[in-house]
Amino acid sequence: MKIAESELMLNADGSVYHLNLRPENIASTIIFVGDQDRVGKITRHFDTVEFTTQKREFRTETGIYRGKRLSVISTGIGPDNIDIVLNELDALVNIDLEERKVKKEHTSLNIIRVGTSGALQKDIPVGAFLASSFALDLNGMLHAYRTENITDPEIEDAFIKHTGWSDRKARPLVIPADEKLREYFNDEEIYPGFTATAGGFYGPQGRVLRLPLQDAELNRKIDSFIHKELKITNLEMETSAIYGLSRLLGHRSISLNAIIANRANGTFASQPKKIVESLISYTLEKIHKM
Ligand code: R1P
Repeated sequence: MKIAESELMLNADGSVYHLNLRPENIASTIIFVGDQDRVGKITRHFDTVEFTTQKREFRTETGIYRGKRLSVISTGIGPDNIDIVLNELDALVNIDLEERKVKKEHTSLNIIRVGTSGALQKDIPVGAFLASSFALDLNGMLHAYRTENITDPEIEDAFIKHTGWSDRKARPLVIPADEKLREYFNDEEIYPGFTATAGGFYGPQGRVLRLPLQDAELNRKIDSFIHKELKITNLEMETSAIYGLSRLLGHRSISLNAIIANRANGTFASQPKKIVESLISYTLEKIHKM
């Protein structure tokens, strides 16, 4: 079936609408970052950069890092942007853009997020690296899709009960990381994590400036949730959307987090950029050996 122009929007040069990319512009291993200025901080370690483009917050650079072709893409902030980035990247590899038809052969991408995040548990210090073994979706974007085969209702029900989750909000979903990538990033330098993904920065992460919260106790209840020794470790804004859409579309993904704040003891890194720099070096070294 042909996909209509209104559903898969392309630019005049045939590139996908928001990312400004054509199929030949991306590698099969892609690093996601939130901040567009972080893209260059990664590609400055590359031997060569063959391609650069940017539209809005979506900056892409593709090049060679120690003999391996990689792309780095900034997703901006939040799960709504992840919906755009994952669908358009998937279209680049799994849809024939001229014919506007799904290809018979499926191509799988490796996606590695290098993000920043706040820890929720006192024992995960500022400066730590954390790989999300599981994601807890608190934002609801994924409910637009058929998620019943990729989630974990047992943990979700326990979380809903523990927090008294309002039924006026989207049902929280639990989605695991890709098993192979999770295993690969399982080493002593990195904390295993259960990452909650909020749909906003202030109220949705329990921050109060002028507006009262729907549930002022929610962060405390998130912190104290334990299910079969699984605790929620950190809070950010992209991981569950990446895990959910990667699973649904047949891509592999892992989210690596530089812990720049600790919400449990109220601390913030004095040099957050340095922590991100070292996570970048760690990640590139691991990808090189993959
Ligand atoms: C909020 O300041 C942003 O920082 C975190 C959050 O997930 C959100 O995107 O990640 P990045 O530094 O990767 O953007």
